Amino acid sequence: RFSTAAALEETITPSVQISYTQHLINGQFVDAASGKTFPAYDPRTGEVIARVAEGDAEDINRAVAAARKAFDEGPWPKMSAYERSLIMLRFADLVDKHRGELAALESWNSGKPYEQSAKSELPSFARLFRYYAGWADKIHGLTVPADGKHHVQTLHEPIGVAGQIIPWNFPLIMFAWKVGPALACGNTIVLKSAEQTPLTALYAAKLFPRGLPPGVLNVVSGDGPSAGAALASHMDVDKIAFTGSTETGKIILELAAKSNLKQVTLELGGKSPFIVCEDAEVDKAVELAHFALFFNQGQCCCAGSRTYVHERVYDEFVEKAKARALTRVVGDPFRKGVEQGPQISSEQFEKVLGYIKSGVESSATLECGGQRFGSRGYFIQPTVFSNVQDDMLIAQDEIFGPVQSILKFKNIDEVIRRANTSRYGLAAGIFTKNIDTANTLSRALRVGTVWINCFDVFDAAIPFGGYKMSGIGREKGIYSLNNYLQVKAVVTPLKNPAW
Ligand code: TXE
Repeated sequence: RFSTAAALEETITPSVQISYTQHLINGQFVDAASGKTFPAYDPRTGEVIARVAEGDAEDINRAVAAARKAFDEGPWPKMSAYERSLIMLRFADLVDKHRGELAALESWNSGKPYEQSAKSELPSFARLFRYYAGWADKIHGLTVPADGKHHVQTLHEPIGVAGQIIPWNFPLIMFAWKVGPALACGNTIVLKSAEQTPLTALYAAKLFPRGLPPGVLNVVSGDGPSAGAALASHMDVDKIAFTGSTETGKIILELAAKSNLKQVTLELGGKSPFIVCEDAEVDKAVELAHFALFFNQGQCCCAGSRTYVHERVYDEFVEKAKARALTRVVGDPFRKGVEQGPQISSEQFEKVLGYIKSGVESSATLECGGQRFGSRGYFIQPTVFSNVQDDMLIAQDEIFGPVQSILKFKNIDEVIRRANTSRYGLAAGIFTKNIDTANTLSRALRVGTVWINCFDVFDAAIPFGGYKMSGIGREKGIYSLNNYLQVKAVVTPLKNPAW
């Protein structure tokens, strides 16, 4: 049914060395202040592939001091914007040059298919930096026609030191969403990578060309409650950007409020509906719904994890969704043609299996999957549940794994109401040929992104973010710049207002 589990016994060795495992602070690789290290794993086997400097509050203090100095003393924020943009463009060229190593490291440490890393994520990573490089010299204020005898202008200035905390599901893409706009606007950065995936952030940061002054981009590895919390509560950090779980997002907001009221943007969890309407071509709908959920081992904040299917096409859809899941190729992410690698960690593996158990216990129909795949590492069989009801845990919580939940609906008003009952509001997919249905749904759904007859289209220019408990603010596109800018109003009396 699945590709053979036996193939997992012989892991393919990635063609990359792990060269950088220390923190990058003030342009230098340094050990943790405590001297401690923590393990980075290969999720195919659960084996340790490197030991990485384990940051805590002291490392964050050192990194923030470096970023503060680089901001306050310059030249980065005062440098010509064109020069900043050239440095970012040169970085993107170097990323292209090192695409193979970066992709191999990304897949090795996260378990995502190498082809996905090399052919999709690395090109997007470089593209995102080129996109933001393009913005660097196009950021400017306004001349404001205020009442009275005054000349009024606004200056758009960088905020200062940006703290950035990223997750493990897209380590490099998240790095680009955060670092790209912050650099373009002239900020300095302390980035804390996820403890599960510390390797590519260090490699990427090291690739920056010499023109990037020391201290502008600092990378600290370590745990959330120690290093992450120290960053979110630091008095010298002016802004914090976070992607991760809703629970941790709340902690970040609280830490920011209790320390210096630093500005906060949050990109959090989701439970996105994927709505298959009655006019859908079922084969195409099945394929897109499958992609919407299973992409990246189901570890996407916007995963189409509530597949609502109109009753007229429901039975055919369920049968074909099951057939598609059974042909999904699970295996070593370095093997050609593999669609699904392991989950990121033993914690996530257990969490996903726990939700599968809850689905079975709540009497949803397990169509296929439901077990681990192979005997080692964190692989899970592509799993499909039908007969899922809105009040089941698997229809409410973010599972973050290869588990599709199919729900039946009768009419558009009903599906709007049900889709909107979620506490999340990140994204939605709509599958229909009817323009009126598409328009009605896209306006009625309380979500930050609506994909009509497509899913996971992540162009650098398209804003992304959540309604409700899916977050605060937008990343990517022109909208992300506001996250890294202060607006200063400058008011000057006019001596001779007649002119
Ligand atoms: O997330 P955390 P976890 C969801 C997904 C997943 C669940 C738990 O449902 O199953 O979250 O994953 C840092 N102060 N998403 O535990 O804890 C942490 O070190 C400061 C959705 O991995 O949110 C890491 O860098 N920082 C998601 C980052 O937060 C803290 C992506 C994310 O970890 C911290 C990942 C603290 N107290 C998981 N605690 C998405 N939106 O894409 C942790 N961190």
